[in-house]
Amino acid sequence: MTTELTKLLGIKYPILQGGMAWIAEHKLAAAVSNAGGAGIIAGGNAPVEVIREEIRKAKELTDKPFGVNIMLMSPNSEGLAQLVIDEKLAFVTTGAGNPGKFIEGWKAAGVKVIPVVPSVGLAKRMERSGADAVIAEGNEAGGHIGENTTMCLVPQVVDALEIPVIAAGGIADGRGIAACIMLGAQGVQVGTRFLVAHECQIHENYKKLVIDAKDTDFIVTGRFTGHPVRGIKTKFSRGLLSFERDGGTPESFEEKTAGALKKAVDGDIDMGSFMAGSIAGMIDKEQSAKEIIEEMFALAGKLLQK
Ligand code: TUI
Repeated sequence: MTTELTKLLGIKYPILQGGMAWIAEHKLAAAVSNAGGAGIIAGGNAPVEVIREEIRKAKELTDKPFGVNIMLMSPNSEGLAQLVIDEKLAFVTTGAGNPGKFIEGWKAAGVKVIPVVPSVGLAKRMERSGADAVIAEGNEAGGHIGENTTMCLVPQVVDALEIPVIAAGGIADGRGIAACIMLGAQGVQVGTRFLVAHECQIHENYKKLVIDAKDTDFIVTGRFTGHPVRGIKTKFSRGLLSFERDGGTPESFEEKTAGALKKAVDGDIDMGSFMAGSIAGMIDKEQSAKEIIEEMFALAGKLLQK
């Protein structure tokens, strides 16, 4: 399937793997790239040297293009922005903020720039600043989310921009890909389905929660902090919601949730924040990254031909 995204990155399938903090490391990124998509190593809050090592390990596993995601709320975002240049990465994606101040440097170094945008306004600003494409992410996504849905946001961003738009949030099979292509997207970003990839190194407890989740098993916590997060309903996340409703302060909320994603990745059912998108209700088995990608595009191809 050739689109503006496959041409931009020189990849076979128009799919980016989500840049999931603490989760998206070199094995998953290399597996996705080797399968013909674009793998991503998540910077998250990790020290720059840890991510440099991840990049080097990924380079040993694949000669295909892969990228790094920079979470802009991270204190290490400046260092990671430079690392992407030093390591001559094919592309960078960003989340949780406006990467405007870094774009010129990345472009000068030949790094393709693909920010996540939750709104038409930020999408337009990114295009004016020189972004090569944007990821329009609806709030069906897991983790930190914006206010609009994929179905509503993607066509509006497509109408407003000349550069390619990649759809994200709520896509986990070929139907989702075909629908997003119909909305005008040139590709998709998929996070939640890759949580259950064999190459994804999260604890089995996390994978089991994703596989067992049904359509109503998701909640959004932390709206009052300005950083809402979607994850799987557990005793811990229900407790966070009660804490918000019962008048807890944003500061003490932040304290309670600090480090909770890492705990989830390590399998801590009681204290972990199991971030996932609401499409997890549809995910029912572990597969390799290659199987996931080939299955998704076989169905998308059939549907788009109809
Ligand atoms: O960034 C994500 N997803 C994430 S980051 C993360 S780590 C975290 N942990 C706890 C609390 C908060 C974060 C877990 N999941 N997705 C991309 C994304 N970016 N979603 C929404 C946005 C976004 C929001 C506002 C992008 C830009 C933006 O700009 C505001 C502005 O400055 O104009």
